[in-house]
Amino acid sequence: MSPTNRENKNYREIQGELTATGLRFAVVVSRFNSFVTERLLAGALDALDRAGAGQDHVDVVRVPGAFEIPVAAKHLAETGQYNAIICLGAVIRGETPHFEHISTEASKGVAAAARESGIPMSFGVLTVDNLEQAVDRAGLKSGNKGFEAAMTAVEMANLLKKVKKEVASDE
Ligand code: INI
Repeated sequence: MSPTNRENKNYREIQGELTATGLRFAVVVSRFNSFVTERLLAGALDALDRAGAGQDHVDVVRVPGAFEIPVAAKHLAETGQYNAIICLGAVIRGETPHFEHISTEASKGVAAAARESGIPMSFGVLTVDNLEQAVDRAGLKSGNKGFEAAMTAVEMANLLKKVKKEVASDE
């Protein structure tokens, strides 16, 4: 497409809005490092509430650790009940010699579950060096990654709904 066309907007632009009304979400949250993950969960629920998701459209699903997030997220996606799934956890390097394994499995596992199910999944699993960094990203100095992950899920759920409505109805 030429620059001129871009300026004149001869193309259709589709992006998701940050509106959750009528959409259903699951939040998968791990109990490991719950001091941090409960704050991520509070941030995610705040975001969903602000975006207009009704509490009866949100399910919170708890798993033991970040390693268990992908399989729970995949099963939830396969129910067909959710527009998006928010994955929350905290893997802290200083606390485990198998940090790399857990964080890699969590990130690759969530990505694979989303790809295979076609249901958007946002990755709000902190992978950090120490507790201080984790707390900073869970509502202290560096925002709340749970809030961000929920907003990403809202945008993606909204986008896919629009794609279905606007593009799938094309001749
Ligand atoms: N799980 C986490 O979510 N974060 C961690 O930092 C962590 N550490 O440190 O080990 C952790 N381990 C548990 C893991 O996720 C599984 O629950 C466990 O290995 C059983 O499968």
